[in-house]
Amino acid sequence: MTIPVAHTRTAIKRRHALIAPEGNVPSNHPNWKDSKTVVQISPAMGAGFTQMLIELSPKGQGSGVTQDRQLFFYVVEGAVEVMIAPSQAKNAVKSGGYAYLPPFTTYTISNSSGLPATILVFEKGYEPLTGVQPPGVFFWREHEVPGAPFLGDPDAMLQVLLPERPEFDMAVNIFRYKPGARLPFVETHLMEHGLLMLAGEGIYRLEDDWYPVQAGDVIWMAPYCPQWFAATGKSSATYIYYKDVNRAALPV
Ligand code: UGY
Ligand code: MN
Repeated sequence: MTIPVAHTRTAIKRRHALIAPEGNVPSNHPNWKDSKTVVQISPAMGAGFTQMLIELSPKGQGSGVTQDRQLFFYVVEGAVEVMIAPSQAKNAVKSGGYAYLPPFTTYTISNSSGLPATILVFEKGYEPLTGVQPPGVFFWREHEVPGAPFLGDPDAMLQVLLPERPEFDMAVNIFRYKPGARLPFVETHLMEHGLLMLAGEGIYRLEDDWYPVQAGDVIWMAPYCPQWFAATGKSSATYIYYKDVNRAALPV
């Protein structure tokens, strides 16, 4: 069955969004050359952070200074090389690897695979905490991060990719659900999420809407957006997601 062209699974609401990749249109990003950038989630839709999927051609490269922002990226496919000034040391980051670049970091990220590479980027303004030094540059690999059963359920395994320390004001986690596994209750919380489905399929409840979702889909959940997920496919469902942390209820 073909879907009539005027239909889309994408739904952009005031407090949540589902973005299906078939409707993506890239936009030029001044920092990224020989690349295709899709800004999936941004302040333009009401979010407090930016989520981008960047496809680098074999010569693709991004460079810049994080300024008062911080940049996290995860290699979805291929491999990149990261140079941080002034050391000029080269760090190889392969598929499943990731990096955290704190504010005021000068960086160059280059495709090093000879093939197309895809990275997922989360970018957010850093919120300093009095008496706490901001984090340093951090590189690691997903397969070296132990998973833990989420609220005791071994069928819903959570990997926390960044150190759980007060200097970090953002978290990025990977959630892997066995077929039939689900979040144990409808979560409602202060923290915001940006999410990319990496594998499998399921049903996401966002506020009072229910969405069938699959690999490649993106979800934005504003603070206090009621949320629930169940993996409904025959294979595991996996998603990677952003969450603001460690700054709850700070006076402004
Ligand atoms: O970390 C979380 O809040 C996570 N349990 N939320 C989610 O998967 N939608
Ligand atoms: Mn949540």
